[in-house]
Amino acid sequence: MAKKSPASSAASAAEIDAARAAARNTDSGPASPAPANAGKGDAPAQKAIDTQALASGMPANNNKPLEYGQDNAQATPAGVTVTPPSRLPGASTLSERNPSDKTGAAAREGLNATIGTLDRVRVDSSGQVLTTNQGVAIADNQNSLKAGARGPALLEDFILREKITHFDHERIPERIVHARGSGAHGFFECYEPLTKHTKAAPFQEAGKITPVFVRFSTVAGERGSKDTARDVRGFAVKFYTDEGNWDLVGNNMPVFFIQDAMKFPDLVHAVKPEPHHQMPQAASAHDTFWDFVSLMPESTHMLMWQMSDRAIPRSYRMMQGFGVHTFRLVNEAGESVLVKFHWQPKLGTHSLVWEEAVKISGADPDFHRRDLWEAIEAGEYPEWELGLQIFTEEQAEQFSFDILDATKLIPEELVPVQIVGRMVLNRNPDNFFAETEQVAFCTAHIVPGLDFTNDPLLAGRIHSYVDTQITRLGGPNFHELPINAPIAQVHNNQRDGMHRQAIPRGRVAYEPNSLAGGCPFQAGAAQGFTSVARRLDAKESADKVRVKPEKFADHYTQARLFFESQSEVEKAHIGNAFRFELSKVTVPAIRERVVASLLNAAPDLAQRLAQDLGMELPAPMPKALDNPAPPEVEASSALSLLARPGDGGIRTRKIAVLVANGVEGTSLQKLISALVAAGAVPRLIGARLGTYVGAGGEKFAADATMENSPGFLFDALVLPDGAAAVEALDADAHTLEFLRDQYWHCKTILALGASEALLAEAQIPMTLPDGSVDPGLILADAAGADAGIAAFIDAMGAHRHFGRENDPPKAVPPN
Ligand code: HDE
Repeated sequence: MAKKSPASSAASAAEIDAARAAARNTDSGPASPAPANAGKGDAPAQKAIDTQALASGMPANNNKPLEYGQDNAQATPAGVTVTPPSRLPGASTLSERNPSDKTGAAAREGLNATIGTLDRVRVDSSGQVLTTNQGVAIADNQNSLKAGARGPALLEDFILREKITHFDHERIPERIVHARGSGAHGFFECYEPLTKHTKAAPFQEAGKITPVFVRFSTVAGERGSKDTARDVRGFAVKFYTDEGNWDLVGNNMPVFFIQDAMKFPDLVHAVKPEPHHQMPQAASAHDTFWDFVSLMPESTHMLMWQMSDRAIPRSYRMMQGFGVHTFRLVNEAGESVLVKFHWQPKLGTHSLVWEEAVKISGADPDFHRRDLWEAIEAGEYPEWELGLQIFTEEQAEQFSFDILDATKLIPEELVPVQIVGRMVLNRNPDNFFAETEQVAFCTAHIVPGLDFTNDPLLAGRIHSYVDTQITRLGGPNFHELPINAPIAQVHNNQRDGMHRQAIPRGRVAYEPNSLAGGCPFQAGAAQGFTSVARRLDAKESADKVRVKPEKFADHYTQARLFFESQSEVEKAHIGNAFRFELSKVTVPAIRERVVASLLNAAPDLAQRLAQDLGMELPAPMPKALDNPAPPEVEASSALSLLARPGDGGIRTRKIAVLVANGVEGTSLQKLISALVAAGAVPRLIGARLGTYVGAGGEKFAADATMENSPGFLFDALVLPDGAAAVEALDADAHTLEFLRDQYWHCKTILALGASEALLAEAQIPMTLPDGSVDPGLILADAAGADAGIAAFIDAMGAHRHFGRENDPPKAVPPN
């Protein structure tokens, strides 16, 4: 239904009389009598006349018949609206024409002024005096008001009470999961129009920029917990599109532990610190977690991911992100395809090793937060490409697994990942609480051009996220918090609730209406969000049931697929992680169940674990499905962390360069310049802070100390040349600790000139366990310094030198 033309304001004498009477016959009309010359200057009567004209412009709700019947389901019309003859009928009050410094003028036509950039809420106090929250200047911020210098503090002290009361309420409930996180602003840029598949705003034009806010998180730990826990990482992206907010609330792993939202509270209760003593913090290595998952064989695939090095990323900037569920893309014609979302880091995927992660959690619990913050402050903006796996329902029906099952991924061999844009994070928040803490991601936030599927896990999430914000952010108006407000205009009839900020003009808060000319009116199918009518389960029975589809019962094929797709090093690490976690489990029956379950997925792994845990190999766990459909692929190289090494560069990598008095300055200066030129971050580390003097009188100021920045916080290590410096370093046990950690964590080490002696002192093996050359251990004498530095930078590009690993590490390394 098209919009109606403007209502006529030409009124007859009789209509004017009626309007004058109406204007004074209301519960909120003016107290003044009508002026003698009716109409002219009689604003209440003019409002009544124009209101009558507006309301009569809509003699009926003509859209009503179109609300019924299957045929109308996909053709929702736009709402009927009538343009008022003046702005009077829409006003809440005639007195809106009296502006003041506080009220400003009347609301601007069609505008929600609470929407806009964050500039409208930024605060800068430079040059300003301290005030109360009421704007009253505070004369004394040092003393409470007392009856005499030694007398009692007075209740009258509203300044003290306001300050303390606000402080008392500074904390809000933390997120029940993903409490620990870090965020940043940035943008998404579309590479090519994706209009063939979707009308979603961010994908309409090449070069289109959509602002985003991203929050990375761990899942199990509390808000102040360590960053480097073994855990899944949240990867939540809020797109502020010009058609409303779209939140892609994903993880750094493409699958999940459970298949149905019904089990989520159980999973979370199992993994969180045990309720009787609140231990352990931010760790899955405890009885209740493994008790639960060992009785939930559908979690086997996710356990493989969680026990892999993906669960201890080197940096948020170096991990993938996944939407996990299958979603839909919908184009202008209403046709839809299925889609999985992938974020691929430009820096490649890199992880820590376990012992390093444990040590980092003590020395720098903010390791990932700091890394993200520092990279953005340094202008090294992290970047990911967005990849889509697009496929049809017909294709999906042929797959050996069910695409509604969040414990399954789609191997890239079946559906390749198509890159459609990039995301760059280029601005740190100004205020952690206002932005990162108050940001509210909701899977229910989607925009036209996207839709859900019937994944039963997703269905629960669509409810849960909105619901949780109501408690966490104190009411239903969390969408008005500046970080959550969209950049698209917001106009609806929702009203009131705690902390409401918008001040809607007018008396109409319902639809249909004629008194506001029908506004705000429904957008209709052409512009508004519509759900795709055809569902994957259309062919299934529509009975109300509590059951899962049959293919969901295959719990092991993809767990095997993941394991078999790993390199030998990654397989070994997965085994070590299972061993560590299960060794923390105190109930042998639980360990046995895990190993029995793994026997169905990866018998080698199960056998190794039984041996490592000193237990008999149990019988395989009975399967829910004996003969699952054969998988399309037995291994998929894209599932290995090593599949995305990045470009081999060392940008933003942190390198510890040890210094002491007497260092050989020329090679050190060359090294620092070369590292900086390669985009790396060299840090001079001494036994103390302050300046060190090189053998040639050069001055080197230490950035940090071996005590406050231990070796495992760095990606690589340089030992300097210079006999006196080497002697001084050798006398400090921190040096050997530094060196050993770097070595055992498989990082690149450059020993310049005389510092080779330190390697021997720390008992660093000069060759790999198999006798071959260690590519990560570079020795360079004075003459070979240039070549040594170049080789060092090159070797660092490999990230780690896993050839060094022994399990367990050798007490006295072979030499
Ligand atoms: Fe979440 N999840 N989740 N989740 N989730 C929350 O929402 C929930 C799931 C994810 O940085 C909560 O605002 C249910 C899968 C991320 O603020 C809560 C189910 C995936 C974040 C919630 C799941 C995620 C959350 C807690 C199963 C990967 C952090 C606070 C049905 C695709 C977002 C909050 C941020 C946060 C519920 C499963 C990712 C309670 C019910 C699968 C990245 O609403």
